[in-house]
Amino acid sequence: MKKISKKDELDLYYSILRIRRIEEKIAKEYVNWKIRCPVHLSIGQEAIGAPLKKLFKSCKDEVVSGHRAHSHYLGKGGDLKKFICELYGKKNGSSGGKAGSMHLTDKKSGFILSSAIVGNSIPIGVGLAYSKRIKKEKGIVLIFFGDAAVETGVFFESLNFAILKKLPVIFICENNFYSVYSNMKYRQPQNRKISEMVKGIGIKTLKSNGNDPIKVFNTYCKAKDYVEELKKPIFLEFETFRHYEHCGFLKDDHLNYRKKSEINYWLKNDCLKKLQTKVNKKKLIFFEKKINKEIETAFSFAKKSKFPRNSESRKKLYA
Ligand SMILES: Cc1ncc(C[n+]2csc(CCOP(=O)(O)OP(=O)(O)O)c2C)c(N)n1
Ligand SMILES: [Mg+2]
Repeated sequence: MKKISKKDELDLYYSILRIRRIEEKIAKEYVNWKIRCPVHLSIGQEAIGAPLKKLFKSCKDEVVSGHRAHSHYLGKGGDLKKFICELYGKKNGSSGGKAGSMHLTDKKSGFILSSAIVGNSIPIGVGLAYSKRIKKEKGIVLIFFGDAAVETGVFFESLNFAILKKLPVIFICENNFYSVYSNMKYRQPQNRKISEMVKGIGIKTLKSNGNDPIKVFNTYCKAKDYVEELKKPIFLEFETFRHYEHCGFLKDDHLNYRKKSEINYWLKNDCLKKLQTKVNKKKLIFFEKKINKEIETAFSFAKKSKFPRNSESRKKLYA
């Protein structure tokens, strides 16, 4: 199994910081109402998307995700300018400016798609893996979804199929304990543990603290080895927490649907803070400057870019 090196730790920190700063900039710019698509920020949950490019380098390792997809897209190496253009609805966007934050794609990097319908991208990811198996192609498919997707019927059908056909899939549940304002306790039986329940249907599961970047990194390494060696799918559950409202650029802690103690616990155990001690001050300043420059370039490119023509509006639409 790959062991995390000093260089990996720095790269991981850089990747988390980059995703965080990009999303903070999105939140900051949103108030100008030029970005008109809904945004589901992954701030707080970045440790789960951040190592993707490092550990699943090949574009043959493919990612699909749901509505909260920014950190997976960026972590897998999705193009930043195309991403920001997509948010602004510009023609240089990853989906020509017609899809927005919840429907991202960048095949070159291996980020295949994200979808707004909860649970909906799970069977698509399984289909991609099935196609790999039939065509004898290399690569693993990583399927990201939230804790509420585990409540959909298609989740069980997809897992069943992947287990039965021994498909090269890593299922990744980002358990942030909430579906919009609803805590798990209002949605799933008391005392149910997602990974325990999923294990019961016949798949190996690993559970880890999604806010601990090194634990997340090591869990992915174990999962990759497992899928490659045993030619079987695996299910990962990462516990984590979002800092912002479910959808949008604001914080909504005043609504009190999450306990203060809970919020404070997760803020104290933030993924960026966890790794900060491993990076010296000089490096930190260098990273911040480099990231800031990249972000400013991408945003000014997007703002200057053109909207798609009206004649394009009905092309390349799928329903
Ligand atoms: C099939 C379906 N039902 C409901 C919705 C509305 N909806 C959008 S996001 C969301 C919450 C999803 O929660 P979770 O899967 O835990 O992801 P999180 O937002 O916490 O990252 C809901 C209910 C939807 N998009 N699709
Ligand atoms: Mg959730």
